[in-house]
Amino acid sequence: MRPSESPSTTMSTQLKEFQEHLLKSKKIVALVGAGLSVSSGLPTFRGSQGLWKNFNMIDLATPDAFYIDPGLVWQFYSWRRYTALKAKPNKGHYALAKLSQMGKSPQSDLTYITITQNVDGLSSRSGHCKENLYEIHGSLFDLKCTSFMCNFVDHNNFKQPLTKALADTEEEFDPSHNRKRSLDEQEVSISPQFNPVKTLSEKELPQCPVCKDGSLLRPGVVWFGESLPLSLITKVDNFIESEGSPVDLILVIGTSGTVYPANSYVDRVKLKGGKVAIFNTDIENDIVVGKVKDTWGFKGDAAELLPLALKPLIGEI
Ligand code: BJW
Repeated sequence: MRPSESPSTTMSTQLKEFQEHLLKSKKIVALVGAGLSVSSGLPTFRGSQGLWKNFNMIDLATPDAFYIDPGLVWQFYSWRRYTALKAKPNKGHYALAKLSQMGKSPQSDLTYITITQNVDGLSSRSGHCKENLYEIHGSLFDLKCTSFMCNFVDHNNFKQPLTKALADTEEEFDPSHNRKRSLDEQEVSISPQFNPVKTLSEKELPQCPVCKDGSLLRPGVVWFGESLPLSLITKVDNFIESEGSPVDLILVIGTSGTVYPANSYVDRVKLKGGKVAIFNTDIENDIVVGKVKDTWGFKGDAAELLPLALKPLIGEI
């Protein structure tokens, strides 16, 4: 920030510069993380929000956790499916959906992709074009067989609950099931964090309908140490590295940038001369005040900031 500038002047100077570059850009990428869905009511992974029943969400998103206690991990994902289905896309999702439609339109010379690390399905439900939406960490609504011998995958399974035993986990989080009467007949809300995790046997969990031995199904998401879907990663690589001209702009939205390979895309775009715009509630001050070359930082809720920043290109949301 220049000595005479107030924070709001800095924001409007940054916004003006960003929007000039946005309107000139022919090739844009958005890299999305959990922060985009916060104003839809979904928690992030890291920091104080990233707890489920006193478990660290990151610890549950591993093949080891599933191997040790599939019942625990299924209860966690059952809750995630339930809360994602109840949530609605926000204005940030709609802004990117509009950008995706422009990126597909024959009248526009813009090419565009969204790379989302989110598995909540909210981008897809906001009307985002399927062709330029890459869900690199999978989807809560895909189920796949755990057997090496079986390649059964069930896409877009929205059944709730998936099994009878998983029903209680969902109901705990539904306020209408989550109330009891106190002595003076006033309703008191009980925090679901106090309800213990149940011990579930494998028979009570989703089973593969194809395998004769009834192998377990697992959520169709990418856990730590697992490979990302190669076909998607190749498409992203091609878009960034080869198809025509280099990327002009990467929008980095609501992600801590701690997870590979998603976090590598920002540097790859920068190395080829592209500029970066960050939308996050937590950004280094040097970036916010414009001291970092070719990088803009817009600090606050992405659901509010994205429609504002993209307005000259996409119009009103
Ligand atoms: C807001 C906001 C608001 C809040 N508005 N903003 C050493 C040992 C072992 C492994 C590795 C290692 N070093 C590197 C690795 C690789 C590993 C990795 O990166 N580990 C690091 C943690 C060190 N990566 C992998 O294992 C990946 N696989 C892999 O690399 O295979 C090799 C391969 C690569 C390429 C091709 C083929 C093969 C797999 C990673 C899978 C990550 N999976 C998860 C779970 C998915 C399923 C599920 O959802 O349950 O993905 S972990 C979790 O982190 C989830 C997220 O998508 C991901 C990123 O988190 P995100 O979205 O950034 O959320 P947060 O919470 O971190 O940040 C939220 C942000 O929002 C914050 O900045 C807030 O400030 C902000 N915010 N409110 C705007 N209103």
